[in-house]
Amino acid sequence: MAIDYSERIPNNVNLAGDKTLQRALEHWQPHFLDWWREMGPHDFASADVYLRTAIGVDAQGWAHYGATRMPDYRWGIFLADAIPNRSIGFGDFYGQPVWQQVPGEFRSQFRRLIVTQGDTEPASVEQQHLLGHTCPSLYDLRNLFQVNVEEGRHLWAMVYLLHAYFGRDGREEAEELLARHSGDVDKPRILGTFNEPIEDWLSFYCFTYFTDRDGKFQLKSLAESSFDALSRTCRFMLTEEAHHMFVGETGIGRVIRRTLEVMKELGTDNPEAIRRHGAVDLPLLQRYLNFWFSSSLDLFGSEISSNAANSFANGIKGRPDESQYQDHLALEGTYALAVPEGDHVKEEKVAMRSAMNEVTRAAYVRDCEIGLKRWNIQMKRSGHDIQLTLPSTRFRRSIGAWANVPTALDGRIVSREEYDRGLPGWIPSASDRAFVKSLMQKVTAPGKMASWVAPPERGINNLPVDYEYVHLS
Ligand code: BYC
Repeated sequence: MAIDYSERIPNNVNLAGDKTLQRALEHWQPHFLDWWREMGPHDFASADVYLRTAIGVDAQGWAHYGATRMPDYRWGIFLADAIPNRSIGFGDFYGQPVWQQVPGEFRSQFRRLIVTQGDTEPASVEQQHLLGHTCPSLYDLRNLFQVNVEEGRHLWAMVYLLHAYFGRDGREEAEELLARHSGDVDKPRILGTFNEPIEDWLSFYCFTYFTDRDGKFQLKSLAESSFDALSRTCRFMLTEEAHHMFVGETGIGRVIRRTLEVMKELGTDNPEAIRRHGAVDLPLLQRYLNFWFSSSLDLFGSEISSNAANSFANGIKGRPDESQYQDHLALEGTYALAVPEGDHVKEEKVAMRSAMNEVTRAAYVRDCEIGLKRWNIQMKRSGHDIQLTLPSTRFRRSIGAWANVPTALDGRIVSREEYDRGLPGWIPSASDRAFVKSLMQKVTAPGKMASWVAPPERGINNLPVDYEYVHLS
């Protein structure tokens, strides 16, 4: 179905055909806009931003570019087209037709997952509230705003499901999604990483590389769901998510390129010399990677999880790319996990369904490694032996079997004292953060870049890098 833009809420779900739902969502809309004004990008409301907006959900329609003021962005409800005769792809109901309504017995499980997914979207916008003030270029500023408006739309996607399928409870949850705030002492966001401040652009690039990638894997899992509307909305969200990860991967790649240029110019890899030259030394970047990777790993939940087992059994949440597996019931076989026992590590064999969070996390880790390989090749080509690495998945965990177990970066269990001594050198220290903050000077001349980041290889939508992506009035 085409997207109807003549409605107050653009949509391709025939909202006009359900007046009660339409009124309820039109009642929520001003609350969303108030939230956006207060918690969304600080300032820049009157700037014209070169944004893409979906005018259709197919390949031709989903990326339509033009200059828009952010408050005028047409947030709406877009579901990917239904797959005719789609059947349930995993779990106890394997092979049965997918559900057009939420079965009563699974209502609270579905609601919990949709609320958790929905909570992350506005959280990320809140985390990035002030970043526009220190943008390294107009190109980056535009990318930040593109990510922000799309996270806003992803919130709409979950709010639509809550309103359309969960009645009064759903409407209340939709209000709560605007009432919790990232980092709020009394009403924080649900998942840990979404309460971490993002006060500099190095954090933003790491967040879009690591945390948006969790989004990719969670959305892929939910796209497998037997609840068809959830599957369809997640499938469309995934098309937008790719750009967010692109911003992270190319952002970190550009930081590395600039650092390599400075190292060449100065003939040294001495961190102090590189910093004096206004660039990011690679050990500092490694500490940022350590921080955001370990934080994002927690977003997959516990390695052994009855929630995950139930979600799989009931067809609520599958594995990412479920079609790659032969066995969609996962009733047989086990998953071998390395878990701590005192100061030793032991292997535990877990029923496959109970290990679904770990299956997804392992796929995520493999995906994270791809960028690392590319950056390492980039450094090798410039004649440097330095390698960036991912820390062990046991490092600095707050959720699951390794929660609060002191380990070194390589996953070795160490004493609490050794951990406390080592940690300031493993993740960004206060002085690292202060230095990065000192680099964050706003650059807004078209085509110009801050000292610490190289220009991108190409602009957006085939436009030149020096295009005025944000017209600041
Ligand atoms: N922080 O059995 P457990 C994205 C809670 S990112 C705090 O271990 P389960 C995006 C858990 O909620 C993708 N609490 O795990 C990216 C549960 O609490 P309750 C977001 C946590 O339930 C960038 C308890 O621990 N989408 O889209 O199997 C920008 C025991 O749970 C954490 C989703 O997450 C944590 N890290 O799995 C914008 C998908 N981890 O219920 C957007 C929906 C666990 O007992 N969510 N807990 O009070 C889910 O599928 C699951 O809720 C989780 C956890 C994978 C998060």
